[in-house]
Amino acid sequence: MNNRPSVEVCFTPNLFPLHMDNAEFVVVIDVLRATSAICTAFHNGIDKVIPVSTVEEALEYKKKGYLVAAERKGQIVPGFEFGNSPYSYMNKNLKGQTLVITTTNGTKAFHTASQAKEVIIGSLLNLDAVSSFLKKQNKNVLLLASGWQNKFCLEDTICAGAIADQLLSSGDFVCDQDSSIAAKYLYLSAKENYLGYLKSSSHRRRLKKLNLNEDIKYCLTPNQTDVVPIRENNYLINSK
Ligand code: 3SL
Repeated sequence: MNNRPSVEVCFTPNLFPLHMDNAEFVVVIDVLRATSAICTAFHNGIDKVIPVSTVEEALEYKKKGYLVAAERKGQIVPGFEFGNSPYSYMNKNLKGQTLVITTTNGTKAFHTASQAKEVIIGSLLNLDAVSSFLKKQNKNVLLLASGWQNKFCLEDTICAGAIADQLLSSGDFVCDQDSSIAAKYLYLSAKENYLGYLKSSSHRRRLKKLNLNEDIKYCLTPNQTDVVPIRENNYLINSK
């Protein structure tokens, strides 16, 4: 049983080079709110998502007529129609469209993982779907928490811990790193009440000040969708 694949957790994007060696599947996680918004967009019929790192790149796409979302510090960047509130994507008129998106941390984390063999998008919204998908692959997994400007964030780590817990409980995966053990313990402490547990977390406070409480509640509600966005070239599609 020594050749079971591993599941490990990377707390912040700047630690990625230290963890990436064995990783075959990287799961990018930004619970508040980028990866939750991306999952919601696919769930509502968006066909393709192109994550870009900078507002300048997003502007170039906008000039070409793409549907473009840009968020910085929790707010829609002036000049853009969309930011990363999942509620903006609960709109059936977006069906079949391509969405270009840039966010403060989530889309940067996606690009941090650009060297990885395979990249998928995780959030609490698609928790069980991501875990089942990974169980079928039987490959080494690295759960990459987007954090906030390279600082540790509780909500991303808890989501990583939830995925790690599901894979480890299957008995088909092993973990070796203390970051993975810590993420799993944080998840186990938080799982009965994510909202309460994260009450004083920095990102929840940041979004609450912007009156984004409904977004927070939604993003912390597990299993709203079974989409599993997966990277293909420089964009994401739903793996199903
Ligand atoms: O950092 C990100 O990518 C965001 O999702 C930040 S926020 O939720 O819009 O504040």
